[in-house]
Amino acid sequence: MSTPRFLVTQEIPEPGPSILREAGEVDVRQGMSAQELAAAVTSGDYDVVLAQVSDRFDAQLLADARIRGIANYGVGYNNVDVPAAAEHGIAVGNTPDVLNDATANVAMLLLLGAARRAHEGSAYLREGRFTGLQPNLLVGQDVTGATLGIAGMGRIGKAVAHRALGFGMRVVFTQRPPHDREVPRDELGDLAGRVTQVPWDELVETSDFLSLHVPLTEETTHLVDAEVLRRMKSTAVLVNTARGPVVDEKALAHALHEDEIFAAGLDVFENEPAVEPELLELPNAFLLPHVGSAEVGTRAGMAQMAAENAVAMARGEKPPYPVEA
Ligand code: 8YV
Repeated sequence: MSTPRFLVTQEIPEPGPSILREAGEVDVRQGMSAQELAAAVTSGDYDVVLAQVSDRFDAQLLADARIRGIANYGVGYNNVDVPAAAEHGIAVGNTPDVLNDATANVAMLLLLGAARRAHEGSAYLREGRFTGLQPNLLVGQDVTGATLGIAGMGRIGKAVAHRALGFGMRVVFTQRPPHDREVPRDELGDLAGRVTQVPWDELVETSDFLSLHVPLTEETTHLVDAEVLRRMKSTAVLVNTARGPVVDEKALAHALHEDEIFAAGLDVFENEPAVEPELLELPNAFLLPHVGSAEVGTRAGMAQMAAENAVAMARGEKPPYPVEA
């Protein structure tokens, strides 16, 4: 077997690079355009791409690609047309579970920050506007005793539920669309009896906080649109650590501007890295630059899993963390 050649589209932490270098030749090409990525993938110069979830592999590119596999550095894989990859014999892998806690931590950070106006308070202080205690200064929404609605009770949704229960919240949830699959108690593990499955309409209308944990699919695109935002409580907070297009960002900016909801905490955006300009101006939008998994240990774990996937694919073996078509 010839020496495997790996294309890495963004630098990743150790032990990723060491695992790849041990197995073959590594080419890190930071900041490639979509055209440059397509040229590299179709060149025949690489066996496997260790990709970011922002690198697009559509059916057209996969038809022309001369690679054995795509090892995504992330759990989401909406950037890859997985059935098309399978059709062309290209394996796909991801990094599940290792980032559940880190992502749930950021969901709670956004939830608390947006509810308690943390970013507004920080700016206020830094601008030298703090002149002393005021009973009406930056009063936010109650968290303890409030209802958190979780859309998508998967691995990350469950990690968020545990945290929210710790904050004394009531937790209700729906599954990803079509929403009506009843989740059996044994799938809920130790959350059984502590969280309640409700219809989507009820989740939207009764939640004080709505946190999104669904994968991006055709069915979840604009799951939260203008109509949903209108039906939410005017005191509600929306949290998105899933994928930007799950929310209609223009409609959200409008809803925040018109105080149709209280606030939003967002880690992901519809057209990343672009952000709807109006959102950037709104004090009730608490925004982070897609850092859900950005904890040292989590990122190292993701690097290890992605690199192990890449090495197995280059050898023509099934990756240890496969995405099934
Ligand atoms: C990114 C993510 O992969 O795992 C996912 O699906 O969206 C993130 O964890 C991460 O930001 C890599 O740069």
